[in-house]
Amino acid sequence: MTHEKQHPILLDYVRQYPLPHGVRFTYGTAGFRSEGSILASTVFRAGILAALRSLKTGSTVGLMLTASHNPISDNGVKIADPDGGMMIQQWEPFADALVNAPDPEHLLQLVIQFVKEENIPFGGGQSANILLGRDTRPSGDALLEAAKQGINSVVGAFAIDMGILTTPQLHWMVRNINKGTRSSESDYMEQLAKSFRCLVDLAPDNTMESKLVVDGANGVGGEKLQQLKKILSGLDICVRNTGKEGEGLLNEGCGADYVQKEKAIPSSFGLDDVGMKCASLDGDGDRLVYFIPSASSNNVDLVDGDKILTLFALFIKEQLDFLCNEQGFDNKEAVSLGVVQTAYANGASTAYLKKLGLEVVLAPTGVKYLHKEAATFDVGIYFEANGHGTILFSEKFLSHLQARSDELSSTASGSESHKSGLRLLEVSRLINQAVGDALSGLLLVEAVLQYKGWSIKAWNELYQDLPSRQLKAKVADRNAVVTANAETKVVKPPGLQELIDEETAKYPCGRCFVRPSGTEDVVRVYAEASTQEAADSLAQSAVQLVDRFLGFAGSHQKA
Ligand code: NG1
Ligand code: ZN
Repeated sequence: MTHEKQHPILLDYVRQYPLPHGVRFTYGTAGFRSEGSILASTVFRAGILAALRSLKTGSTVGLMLTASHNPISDNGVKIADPDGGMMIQQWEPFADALVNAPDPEHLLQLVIQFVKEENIPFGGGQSANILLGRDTRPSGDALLEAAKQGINSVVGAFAIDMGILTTPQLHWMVRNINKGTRSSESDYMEQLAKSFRCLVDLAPDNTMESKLVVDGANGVGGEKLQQLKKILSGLDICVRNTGKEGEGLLNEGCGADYVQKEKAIPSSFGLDDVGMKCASLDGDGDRLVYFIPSASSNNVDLVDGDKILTLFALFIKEQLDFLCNEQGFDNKEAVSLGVVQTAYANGASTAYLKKLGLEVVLAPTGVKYLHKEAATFDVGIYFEANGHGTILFSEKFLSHLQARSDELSSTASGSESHKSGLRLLEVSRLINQAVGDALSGLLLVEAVLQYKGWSIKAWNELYQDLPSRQLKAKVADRNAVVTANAETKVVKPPGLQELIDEETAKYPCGRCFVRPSGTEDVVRVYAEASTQEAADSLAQSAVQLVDRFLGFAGSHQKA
């Protein structure tokens, strides 16, 4: 039997989506990303990939179209696994091979071979369900059609269009559908609003600055926050850059990435906002940073992902202490609390967390790595400095917590330990268990600030960031840089790390590392030191070393 006969629909569809010339796509830190105009074949093939993943797992999976904080002309595609996390990494090489297969025949061969190797029930009457989500990018409509066609080309696969969503909303839906719990968008909104309300009700009666001004990056996050606002009580939120006509372009001069990297106020913010508590989301609503516009020039005091992590860690640790210090919590010793960061975490944050007695684990860049590490704890908190992260609770710990809270509600109702148990349970319902989520993160920040009675200024002063600098080096082949130890050491090309170390040693509190980006064709350079001038100079020297070893291939830019 020919391949064509085995999979009659597949080939017909594939031919409608020819591969663009001279481009190679890789499933990087966050799926496939590129100019939106050349992504149709990639997205079509990602549809096939998602269908195979659903067939293999016998569960619903997700396919999200987004390029997060990238410019509006870019787009991308990534797959959410049945538990709501990122697609398992073992499938990434197949994903790469599939989207780069030079012609339909090769593609079919690949699929047949993979189906056999992975024992995927294909063509035997099994069905596959794929939830589709997209952000607000104009190329999203056409790419959605490509994804649907890819899914339809697989026998028994069904695409369910969930409309325009934040990335974490789609992941949340996939997770809930597979758990058999409520999974619609209004369920999501209601869950967030309800848990936030409960947390605020469980907080001491503190007066605090409740006004919050949010930069929505002119993307989907701002739009959804407006929606959420309608059912939220106890918060005074003003959303700017919601993406409405005339408000500006997606991620242009605004959004969490811009605010974090440039340390500049986003568009539509001005003198009236000086000193205010402000927050910024990224283009697909999975990153969150806070900031205080400062009186001088265009600058902000940045309250980044490391500080959000620190705030959450302080709160969770305090609640666990209340709970565990109470006699009768049988699992006292067994509760493990860990925090996960990347090498981009500011050294001052890591030092602060360690001083609190917390276990700090370093993972490579990309939430798929951090998530995996965090899941090894009863309570694992992970954040990238750029504001992407969440808190994971193990099922085992949650059932202990539930049992303990039930018990306390009859023996010590209203006690601090009872309230702590209830607070932790609400945090697990509020904060997205699938992926980092700017909306639920924002509500948890607000609930914790309210609990502590802290202003953003008080929160920001927990520790002072060490000055840092990020640069990008354009090189001929970024993959010539190979790293180890959670990307803190270069192992290839040989000799480069030694010279970086030599340079770093010249600076007090110096720290520096280089790594190939997973989303852009650059090598990223990060440096930290005791003064801004020193951090800048260390980063510059590292860029020059990268150039020397890898060959300069264009102008270098700020991160
Ligand atoms: P790369 O391009 O691999 O550095 C960037 C961010 C990651 C992550 C991904 C996905 C930095 C330094 N890197 O990855 O943290 O957010 O994009 O969006 O911010
Ligand atoms: Zn994002």
